[in-house]
Amino acid sequence: MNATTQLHPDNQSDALRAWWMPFTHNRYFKAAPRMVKSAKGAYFTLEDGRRVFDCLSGLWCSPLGHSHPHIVEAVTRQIQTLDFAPSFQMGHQAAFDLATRITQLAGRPQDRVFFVNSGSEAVDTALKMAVAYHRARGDAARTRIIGRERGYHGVGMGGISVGGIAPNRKMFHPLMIQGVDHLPHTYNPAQMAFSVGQPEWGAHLADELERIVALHDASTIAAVIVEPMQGSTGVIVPPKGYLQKLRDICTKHGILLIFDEVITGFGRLGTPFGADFFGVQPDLTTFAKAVNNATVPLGGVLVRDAIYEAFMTGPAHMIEFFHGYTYSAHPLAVAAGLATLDVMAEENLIAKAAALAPVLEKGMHSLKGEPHVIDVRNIGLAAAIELAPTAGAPGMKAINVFQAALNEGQMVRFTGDIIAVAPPFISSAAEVEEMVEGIRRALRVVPV
Ligand code: PXG
Ligand code: PLP
Repeated sequence: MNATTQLHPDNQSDALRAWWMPFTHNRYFKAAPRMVKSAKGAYFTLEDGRRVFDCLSGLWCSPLGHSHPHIVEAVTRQIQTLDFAPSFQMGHQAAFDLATRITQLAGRPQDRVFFVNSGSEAVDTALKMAVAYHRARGDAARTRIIGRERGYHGVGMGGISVGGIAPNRKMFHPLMIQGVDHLPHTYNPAQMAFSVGQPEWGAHLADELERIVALHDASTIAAVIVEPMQGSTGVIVPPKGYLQKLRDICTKHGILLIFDEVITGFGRLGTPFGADFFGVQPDLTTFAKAVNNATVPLGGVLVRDAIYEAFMTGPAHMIEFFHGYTYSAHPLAVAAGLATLDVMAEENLIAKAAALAPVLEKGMHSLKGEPHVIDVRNIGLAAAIELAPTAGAPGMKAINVFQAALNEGQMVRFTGDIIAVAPPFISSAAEVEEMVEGIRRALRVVPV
């Protein structure tokens, strides 16, 4: 099948008709389905019986491996005790406990945590908090949000508005929030291709924020939202000094800084949060994914106490923030979260991720010089390789490498012509090295 084949709906089997799959080439997939049957530890078993290594920890979300016995036990116990509890005007202790644990892990024990069910909801929640915070303080003109090109902040209307991935935005312009501007992204292959870890070049790109502030005036800007490391667009690593500059400019102008840590939160860089890795603290942090090893959907926003306090005005019997989801702090998600943090601590898994990072770095950079490879990027336990696109068929090269890697027992992630990996923290060094060799063989079998 070549890239231009138009698959007729009749080619799709009835069994695969009804599910309109997310971020998937539906026709291509349904013509040649790739089905997962089960998972255990760092491996998936496919429908055809093959066992493959989970190179991206699910979708960046299962660093402890699948069906960790401690998490399975905690969720099983929870479903038998309290399967659901309303969290509008009622509470359950475990949710308060998990919020406390998250503030402790972040080293910000005074902070507050608002729970949601996904990264997209976390982002929309943080944007609403930022705008409402300024309004609560009598600074109602601060409504503008600054995102960044190539940023991924989920698929809510707020998230795509501040996001910078063009195909995620172009169909929806009339619905997107107004008053958004974007920083330039920091990727410049001429300056930084094959950088090991953080590129030396590019901190000056943060100065673009001063230009944007001068254009719109600080008095109209509520917040800046960036991923500390841009994961979804293919592991774009911030230049040295860049995030600190953003922090300083935000502080100078009274603008809130939001770190979207949906991927970097809970250990991916070998530190609890990306903020710890880069030594830069935001005002709000969005998280999801690894917070509970993705066992049950869960996300949230970690908020500076002063922001929470700004809402705590008016009569105490009134709702302070008109926002929340039916499943905010769902008991099963919370139980999985507490168990996940227990396992991370008991098995020292964040330190384990830090210890594996150099193995991944060395292995992935050894792919320089292999066919198709035009860049290798890495930070913490995450890496990507950029492939030279096939002429006239962008994206096809990565599909072919993905398929070849799967045949080698390695389930990588592809997006555009980029292959991304972020192995589970429970991986051994040998498994990470084997993953790299599987990718190498895959690169060599795909025709140039
Ligand atoms: N913010 C960031 C920084 C993300 O990476 C979201 C928000 C949205 O989270 P939800 O839970 O609504 O999907 C994300 C999600 C990939 C990939 O392969 C990345 C994401 C999701 C799925 C796949 O890079 N990021
Ligand atoms: N749509 C309708 C009709 C609803 O009643 C609700 C919640 O009660 C929602 C959407 C929002 O759902 P959720 O709280 O799960 O985000």
